[in-house]
Amino acid sequence: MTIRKTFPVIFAAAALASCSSDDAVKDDGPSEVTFPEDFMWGSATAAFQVEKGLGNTDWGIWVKTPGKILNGDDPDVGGPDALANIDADVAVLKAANQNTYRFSIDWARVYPTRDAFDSDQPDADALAAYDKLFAALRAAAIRPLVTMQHFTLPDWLSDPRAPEEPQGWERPETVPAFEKWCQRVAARWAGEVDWWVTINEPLVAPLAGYVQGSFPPGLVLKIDRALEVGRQEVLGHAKCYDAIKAADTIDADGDGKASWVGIVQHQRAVEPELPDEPADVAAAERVRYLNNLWFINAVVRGDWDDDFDGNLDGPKDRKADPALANRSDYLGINYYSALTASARGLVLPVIDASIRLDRLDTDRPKTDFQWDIYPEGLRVILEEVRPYNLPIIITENGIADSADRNRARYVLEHLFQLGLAREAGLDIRGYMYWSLLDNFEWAHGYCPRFGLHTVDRATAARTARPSTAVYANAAKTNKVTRAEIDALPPYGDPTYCE
Ligand code: GCO
Repeated sequence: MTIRKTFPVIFAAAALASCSSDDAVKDDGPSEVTFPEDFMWGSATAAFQVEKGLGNTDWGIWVKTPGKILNGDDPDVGGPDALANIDADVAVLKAANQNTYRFSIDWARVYPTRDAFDSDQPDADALAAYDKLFAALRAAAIRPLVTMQHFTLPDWLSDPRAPEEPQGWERPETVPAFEKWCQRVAARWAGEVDWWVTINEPLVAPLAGYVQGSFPPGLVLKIDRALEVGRQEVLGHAKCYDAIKAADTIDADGDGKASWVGIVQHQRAVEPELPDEPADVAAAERVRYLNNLWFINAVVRGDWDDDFDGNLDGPKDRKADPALANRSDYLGINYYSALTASARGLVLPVIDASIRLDRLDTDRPKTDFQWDIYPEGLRVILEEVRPYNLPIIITENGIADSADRNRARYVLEHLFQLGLAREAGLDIRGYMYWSLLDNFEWAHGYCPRFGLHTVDRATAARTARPSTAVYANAAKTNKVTRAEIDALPPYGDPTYCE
């Protein structure tokens, strides 16, 4: 079985879920949902997935390793080449009525070597390219939402050729270096950016990289090392938060606040594989806590659950640590689907559960990536974070759908659930579709097509898929109606791409 995306699975008993999935979704509800005038409508990308020339990152090394990427796809060949196509991307954002663009600035592009970083000699071409992107966005009145680290690290911090040695976040120099990186980026572009993300999906990379083996450094079942990466990312996030707050004191968009700094989490609606099996129900509670709540507890409440056991009784656990608490001005939520947890199968040590992310044994429709289409699950995971009482941005939601058969319905149904969540009192500020463009989907190369726009593999020309007009209309009208959804064809079979 191929696991499409791995993921945080650490453990303990759930504390927060205030609302069962049934409560959240039973809602005959209104005939339409509306969004405020200043709602952030956008779409998202990440540097490594859309730029080229990042061979000096851990991922750049990884993709050249035979057998690691589906079909041997290469991010330097046939991709969107975003930094050479800035005007085209800004034009398609604008044409789709987007007022926000989420993207990442790549650390290794700006500082290609350790020496360049230590002596603070940023690469002039890199700065010019990102400057150009900011200028184009500003001219189009599109607000940037900038991620400091989206999975990749410079090869001078993380080298998958030496996986037995500590890499990336495991190395003691990484957290202080990341703090500096955040400080410098925030200082340079303070006048352009108010909305910042520190780390994208901090628990996905260690689980994919140290448990499943599909991300660098490519290790399997090294649970202790994965957990240490997660801990270090909490520390890195908190340092980055403080660095941005100190460096970005310019209110670029005039909303009265110079910076909004948040974490982006990958949340899944976690379900027991067998709902009548108490051991599976317990497994699902552990996975829900570890994946959906553990990191947020640390950076919002300062609750450091060092041993991942769901309580704060351990010798290294800390409650309300002031060095960690209140370090997320909003929660960035990536939501795609459900997962099932079980007490049988490949039960991971420490996690004490097995998990399944794709090909779930449910009757829900599936995407090209074999993930369940489950719009109501968005409300389930949003209700889980209600107790943190923070503004929320959906920083990613999207579908692999090369035929564009299901995307319009997928987007509108998720937006409808988001509207219901707003009406139920959650402070939802924005929605970013993943992705603006077809791009390099990590271990799966170019196979899954998440884009609102196709990208010609030879010319890099962008073309809007038909569903883009449907999303653009929601952004223009600040509204989604049930009638529009009902007028769309029902979900059709996916086109699996492998
Ligand atoms: C992630 C990332 C994106 C992915 C997207 C689809 O969530 O893994 O932020 O890089 O491409 O989620 O899997």
